[in-house]
Amino acid sequence: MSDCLFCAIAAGEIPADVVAATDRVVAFRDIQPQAPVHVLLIPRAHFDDLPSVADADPALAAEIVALAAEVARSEGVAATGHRLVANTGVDGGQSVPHAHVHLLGGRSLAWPPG
Ligand code: DGP
Repeated sequence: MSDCLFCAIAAGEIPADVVAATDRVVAFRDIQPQAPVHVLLIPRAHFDDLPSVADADPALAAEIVALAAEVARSEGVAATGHRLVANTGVDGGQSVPHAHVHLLGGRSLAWPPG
């Protein structure tokens, strides 16, 4: 989609610190990290949010979670614990309208979130 920040990152048009990638999913470090490990996982194809991915292509949603598990291992937070978050829509606090999952770890994470 034109004018989509994460589409441009997925296409390599805007630089990002990519930590892992597959044919359909890219993982890169969040520019405003909220934890020692803060990685975003996005589909290369444009979807507005994660539920839209699950509706259209459940296997792709599973690929996003699978790559998150791989990154959790490579970042050293698989055993210590971590959190996957998919902010969705206005009340969910989604600021970038391209589906993404946050992988957060490396510190104790409070619950409930704000
Ligand atoms: P959300 O608020 O759930 O939509 O999360 C969007 C995240 O995207 C937010 O944590 C900051 C991150 N972000 C925004 N712009 C950029 C960027 O240009 N590069 C990177 N790496 N992350 C970005």
